[in-house]
Amino acid sequence: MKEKIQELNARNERHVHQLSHLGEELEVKGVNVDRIIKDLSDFQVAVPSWALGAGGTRFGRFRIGGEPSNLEEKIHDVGIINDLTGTADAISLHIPWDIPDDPSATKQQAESLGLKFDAVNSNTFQDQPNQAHSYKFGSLCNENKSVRDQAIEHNSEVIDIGNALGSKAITVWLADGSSFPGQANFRRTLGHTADSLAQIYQRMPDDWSMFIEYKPYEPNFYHTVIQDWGTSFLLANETGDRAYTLVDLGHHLPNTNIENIVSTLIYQGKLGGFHFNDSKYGDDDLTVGSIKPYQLFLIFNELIYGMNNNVADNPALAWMIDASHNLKDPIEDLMQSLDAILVARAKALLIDQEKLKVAQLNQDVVECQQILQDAYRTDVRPLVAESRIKVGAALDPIHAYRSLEIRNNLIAKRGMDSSASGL
Ligand SMILES: [Mn+2]
Repeated sequence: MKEKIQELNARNERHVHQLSHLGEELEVKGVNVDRIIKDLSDFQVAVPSWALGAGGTRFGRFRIGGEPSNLEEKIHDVGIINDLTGTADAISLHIPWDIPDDPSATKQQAESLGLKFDAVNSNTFQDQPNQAHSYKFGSLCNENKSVRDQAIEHNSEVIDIGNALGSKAITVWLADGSSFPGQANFRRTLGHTADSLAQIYQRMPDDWSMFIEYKPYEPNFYHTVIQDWGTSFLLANETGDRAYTLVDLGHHLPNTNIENIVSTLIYQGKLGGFHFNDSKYGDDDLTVGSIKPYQLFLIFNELIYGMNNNVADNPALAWMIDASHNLKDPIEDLMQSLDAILVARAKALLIDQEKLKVAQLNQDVVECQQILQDAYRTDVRPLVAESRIKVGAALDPIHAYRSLEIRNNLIAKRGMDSSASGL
């Protein structure tokens, strides 16, 4: 495939022209173009194992054909995405949807494709066959100690599997909460959750981190135990030095200022990871950048500023896509998301931070907005394309994927009716 990508990249006079034109414009402004291209080439985002199959809603699921039906095929598909984009060198596994039968063989397969394993995800929001206790009324928060112990044990197994694959972090997202006033005692459920997380933390190897995700509502519709970044931050602080908050873009109420949350968490050294997606109404899990690209740009501005002014030693962030697709080919959709992430990052890298600081200190509101929007309105696509070409990936990944008829080849190999594990 790499040779075919090179052949497609070779016909690129238009790109060369666009890049040199943009490069000249940016150099006049004092931008180091090579540094931005290098930053974009280096930037990597993990693909979740559950995103390679057809997504669904609670109303239905439509087949796409050639879906990966096991972990090996899912890893193969991430390899395709990484070959085409050069931006997806890691997989985030969901347990128990994707338990490797032979972790060392799975690790080897991934390595042969240039992939590694990012944070592993536990699942206590569903009951599994032959499970002793139900999570219907919560897992780590449950009033019944046997249920909590079972959920702690599950997280511990997830850590063991991740450890065998070379992962260094576990992401905990809990559906725990209640749907009716009076159903649950807020303080007891929060207390149980804190206690359970502390026990899971004890089971982690010393070089592991824990990411605590939050979400305001759904599947519970009255109260969620970890409803917001403040609760996650409180639990991360109580749990330990290597426990951090994870921000999922879709896990906020409408109009929440997510860039402000990002800034505060890095200021405190407690931002661990990031789940990219986009949404119009709730946790819609739409393609990154498809609805609110300006918000994504503002978030990247805070991420870049925060990590360049890292007073609290915030660790390098775990970047992951957390989206699902019920209309698009998932591989194409993931490549659109990766592209949107790089575009937002490239634009944020164009912001002249020194000039912005001066404008802020002069309280020149108009100038501040000019600086941000000048960066945002720059068409950075030639930089993003160049960052891919530099690492042997495709100038235009979607075009390459379609030209090489990759989906048809997958359908020929796997059939129309193959189905991925997951929800
Ligand atoms: Mn998430």
